Amino acid sequence: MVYGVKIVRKVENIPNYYHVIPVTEDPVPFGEFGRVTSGGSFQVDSGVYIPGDDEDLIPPERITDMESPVSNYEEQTITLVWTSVGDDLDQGTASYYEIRYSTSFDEVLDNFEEANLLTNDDLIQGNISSPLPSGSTETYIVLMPTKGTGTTYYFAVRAIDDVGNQGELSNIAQNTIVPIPDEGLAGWEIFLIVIGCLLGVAMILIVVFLIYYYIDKERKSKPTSDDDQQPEHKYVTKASSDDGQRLENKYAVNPSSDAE
Ligand SMILES: [Ca+2]
Ligand SMILES: [Ca+2]
Repeated sequence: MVYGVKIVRKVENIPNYYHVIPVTEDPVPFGEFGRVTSGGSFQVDSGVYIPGDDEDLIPPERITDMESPVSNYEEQTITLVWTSVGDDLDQGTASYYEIRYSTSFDEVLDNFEEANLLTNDDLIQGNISSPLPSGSTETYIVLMPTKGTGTTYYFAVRAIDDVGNQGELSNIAQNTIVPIPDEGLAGWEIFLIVIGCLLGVAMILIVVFLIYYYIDKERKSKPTSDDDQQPEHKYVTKASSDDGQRLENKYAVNPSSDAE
């Protein structure tokens, strides 16, 4: 006879895999009814346990849009972009990411745990311990160990919540670090250079004009050499102290003959 069901999950290999199994005896006798206790979780046996009501059983959602839009040969980096998921599917904020890569597509797909694990030390940008709230755009820049010679790298990620529930493995993104062929200057680059040159010439012209303007202004405000010779005569005062008395005598003199 079946009395009810209980929810259990295996805790060994597949932590997020739940069973609802029929039971033939009352799990926890409670009055006249069979009730499953809600006072927390406890171990039923070595492999299964009944989760409590407030236990977080929901893993982050699977990331499905991981891409690698760009790589940089000079800086030896590959950029990864994806939309963040939550603590519970697409709700909240996950706790951290597990990102791994390999030069083998199959290794990432079939043997993810064996692929190279990224740590924050490998990241120019991004923090695997601090995912953004669900729905945000994550942009990670990964410093690769080698530029390779046209080596293709494959990446996958999964989000993990605060109690260790793991989201499913994402799609696989790939990129190759290859030297960028020198294609000369693009049209917009030439345009910017021309604009820059024109601005430079304009600045020089403005500076030259201002210098000329102030020199001209200065010149006009000064008396000319002709002006110096205009006063044919000027009065100067000479003081003499003959006989201990100060005498002031005014002479009309020609300044040209007044050099002392
Ligand atoms: Ca969760
Ligand atoms: Ca949680």
